[in-house]
Amino acid sequence: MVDIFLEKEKLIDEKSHDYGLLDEVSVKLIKKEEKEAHTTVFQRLAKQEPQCGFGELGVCCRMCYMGPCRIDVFNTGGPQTGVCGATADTIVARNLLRETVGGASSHVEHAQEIAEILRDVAEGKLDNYKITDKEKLIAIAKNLGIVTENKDVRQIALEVVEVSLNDLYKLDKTPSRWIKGYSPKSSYSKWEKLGIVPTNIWQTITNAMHRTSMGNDADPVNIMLADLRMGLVDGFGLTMATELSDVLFGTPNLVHSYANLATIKEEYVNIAVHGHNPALSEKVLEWADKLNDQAKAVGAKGINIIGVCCTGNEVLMRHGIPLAANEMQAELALITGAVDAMVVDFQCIWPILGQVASCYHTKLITTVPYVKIPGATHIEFSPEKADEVAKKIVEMGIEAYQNRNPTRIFIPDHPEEIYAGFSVEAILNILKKVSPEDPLKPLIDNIINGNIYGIVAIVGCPNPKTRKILFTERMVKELIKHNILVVVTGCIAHITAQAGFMNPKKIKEFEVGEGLKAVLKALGQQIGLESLPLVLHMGSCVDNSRIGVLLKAISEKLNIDVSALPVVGSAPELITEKAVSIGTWVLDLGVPVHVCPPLRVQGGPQVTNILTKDLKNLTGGELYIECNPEKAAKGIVERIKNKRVALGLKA
Ligand code: NFS
Ligand code: SF4
Repeated sequence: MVDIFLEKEKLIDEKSHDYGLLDEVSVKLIKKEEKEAHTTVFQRLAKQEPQCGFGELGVCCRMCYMGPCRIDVFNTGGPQTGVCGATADTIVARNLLRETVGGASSHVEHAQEIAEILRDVAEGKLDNYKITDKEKLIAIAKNLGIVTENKDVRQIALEVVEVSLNDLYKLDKTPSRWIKGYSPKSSYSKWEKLGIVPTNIWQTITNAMHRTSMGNDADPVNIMLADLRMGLVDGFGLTMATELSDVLFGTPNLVHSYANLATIKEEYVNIAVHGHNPALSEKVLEWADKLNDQAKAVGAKGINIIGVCCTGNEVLMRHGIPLAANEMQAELALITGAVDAMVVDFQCIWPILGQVASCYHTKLITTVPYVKIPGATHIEFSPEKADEVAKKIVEMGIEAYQNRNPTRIFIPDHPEEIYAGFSVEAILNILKKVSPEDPLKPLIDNIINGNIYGIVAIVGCPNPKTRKILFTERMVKELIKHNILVVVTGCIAHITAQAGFMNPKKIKEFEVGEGLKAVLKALGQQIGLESLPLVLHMGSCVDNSRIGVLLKAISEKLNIDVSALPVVGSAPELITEKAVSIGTWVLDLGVPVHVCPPLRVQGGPQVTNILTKDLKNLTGGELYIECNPEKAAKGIVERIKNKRVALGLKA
């Protein structure tokens, strides 16, 4: 067992003062929050410390009322089983599967809501949304095995929706068509052998909850197979959400924009969009445009929409809306005193926002019937009422603007310039300029010759535990020295954007491997930039599916296993169950996954072994826990090196 307490010590070791290595502006805002709202994330975290060791190791169980039970994993004479006889490994495996369910159901429900909008549009019941990207729709249909010839767009959309909703509820026991259509062939055949391909998605989720309740599955290996299956359910949700959103709202292409809290503008009505579902934020954008004059009439220069967390990524990728704040910075956005309304949908919205907003003039607006927050105004969103709701929200922002307290305003200077929008389609369009017939060739050639040593996808959240030591920034700095091409999504995209990694003009400020530098420069110049950014922003967390699509394309073109590719995934600052389920899907694909904080499995030696060792022979994946950024980068590079050596490439 990796000593978790040692890992934790490392995190604490490295904080140079209370706010660790955080930049001056963030610290200034945090102090302002402490003074004006009497709370900060770091205070709240400190009050929780020391956090429960049983919880961190995954060995507490509260699945029934004979418990809660916990296991003494250090053998100091404490219990070795729960009241029912469940062992540490059983408890750890059950807890992990339930975490994965939490993440997967978030993504699946997100996907379902988008699919239902597409259905209503195609059926002609909804006229306030439209099919924006027909080409993408046809590509999806083909991936799902739907014949598109001689069919009109509406018909194709209806058939795509039918397959999508049928995957969710299907009564026959055939495998999910989305999973089959979007997965690399070599990975898929491994899943078939393991018997983990889901059929009915919702039933797979129900079964996971059932089997982990008291007195059911006690076999850690069997539960871990269910966990791997749940990873595929997550991949299904991610892929369907991204692909159908592209159909409705457009597939992202290169955009120029700005990042950090300096994108809030004092003279404008500032409306923050926060959450995950573009169905709402797209409409808010539309109405901000329509009501701009109304804002001017009350003395503002106009309306400024800013993006928070993954909604921020969605509207940046498709419209170039500034990327103001990651999940952890959402409350700091309110502390500027200049956010007039913050509208949220679902996921990653901290309850503290209600309390903090109440200290200012800011209107916090919840919109989803199953996501309400004390202190917020609730305006229920539904696709049919989308225009009415978005209009009302923007009007509330304009009204609140007039109630600002000028003495409370502090907006940082210097927004960071960024380039983003790197969907797979956008990447291929750039590569096509070099190699029109075979766009993947330049990418693959440069991986083979070592200019690109490997690809690392860094995904997930901003955890206050790891923010203090700037985990992501430090790890990225190491990776780019080694010619690693870094792609990002989610809140890690916010972090890397704010750190200057998405600004081509700043490349000279970093130590970058010569090969990588040359490739980025050559490709950037194809699209009129001095270089591509050091880190490619591929979208929100559901857009991790874009990385999956790219891996499928590369592995099938080369006819080699995904697990053989010099590719690693990392969630260096994970917070949510969604990050756990995404990681599980990446392990399914056969890619090593680095995480910090440690996944809560280390109290179960058998489960830990499965994830860190046995999995290599099953899917090719491998869990890698490391909580020192430089060491993590080293471990990642080592794994890539091993893959290169195995492929006979220059190491
Ligand atoms: Ni992903 Fe995106 Fe951010 Fe983490 Fe939350 S917003 S869905 S879970 S915190 S990256
Ligand atoms: Fe304890 Fe077993 Fe109940 Fe869990 S299911 S709380 S281990 S008795």
